[in-house]
Amino acid sequence: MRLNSPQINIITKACLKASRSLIRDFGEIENLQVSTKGPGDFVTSADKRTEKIIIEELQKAHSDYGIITEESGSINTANKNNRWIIDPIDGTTNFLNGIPQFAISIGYEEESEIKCGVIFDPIKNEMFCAEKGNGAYLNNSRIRVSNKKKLKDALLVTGGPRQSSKIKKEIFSEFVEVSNNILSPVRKFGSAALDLAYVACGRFDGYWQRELNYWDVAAGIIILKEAGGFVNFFEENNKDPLKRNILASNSNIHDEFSNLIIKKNIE
Ligand code: 2AM
Ligand code: CA
Repeated sequence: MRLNSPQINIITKACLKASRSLIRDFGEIENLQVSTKGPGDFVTSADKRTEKIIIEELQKAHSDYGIITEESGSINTANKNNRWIIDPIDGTTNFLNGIPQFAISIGYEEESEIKCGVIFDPIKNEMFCAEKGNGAYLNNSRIRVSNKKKLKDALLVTGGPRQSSKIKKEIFSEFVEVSNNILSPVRKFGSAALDLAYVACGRFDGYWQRELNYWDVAAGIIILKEAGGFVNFFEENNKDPLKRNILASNSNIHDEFSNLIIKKNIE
């Protein structure tokens, strides 16, 4: 790999260490699925266990950095200049059901800008990473977004809505509208981080989703951008520093895709 910032090395090491226990836990899920107790509580603890290992590793390197995580909230909130953004298991529902489509996602932010990020799928052994100005990689190979020219021909992926969403109906009708404008059915894979990574390496041509959390997409943003993709945080609420809505695609279809989604102000 030709990425060499100290932060990317720290993140990569933390991902590899945490993934060993995550793979073991994933193996346990199969046993738990057939037990009467079910895997519910176990998954919560797998999330926490993974996050603990990641935080320990990152703090070994920089105890003063801020941390935003899904499980533990915020750490060292005074440091807003250097922050790790962590999602220990993105695709929790897949994980819970023994479906091998989940990832560890860690981004590093400096002065409110994502500088580097890693999304690691431990089951497929795929590590997506990128560093500002130095490109994006899948394991040792440089990746680029697809070259698809027309939205109609694009393979798109989305996620949500969550059960508690107040705009569930609107999100479903948006899904119908997008589907009516493209030839291949829209995919739903259940991991926002991997959806973004897959756009970055050209497997998908575009991705959109509403009502996300920053840790779902922090690493994906830099990986996508460094792979030549475009990101749009549509209808971003400026008072909220955490990005909620995201649209990402190759550069060719970006305008057409943005026009289709953003013209619908559903919030
Ligand atoms: P998670 O697996 O870490 O919860 C599924 O559509 C994608 O959206 C996953 O990446 C999931 O992250 C993310 N997501 C974020 N908030 C969610 C929520 N409240 N309910 C379901 N998925 C959510
Ligand atoms: Ca997530």
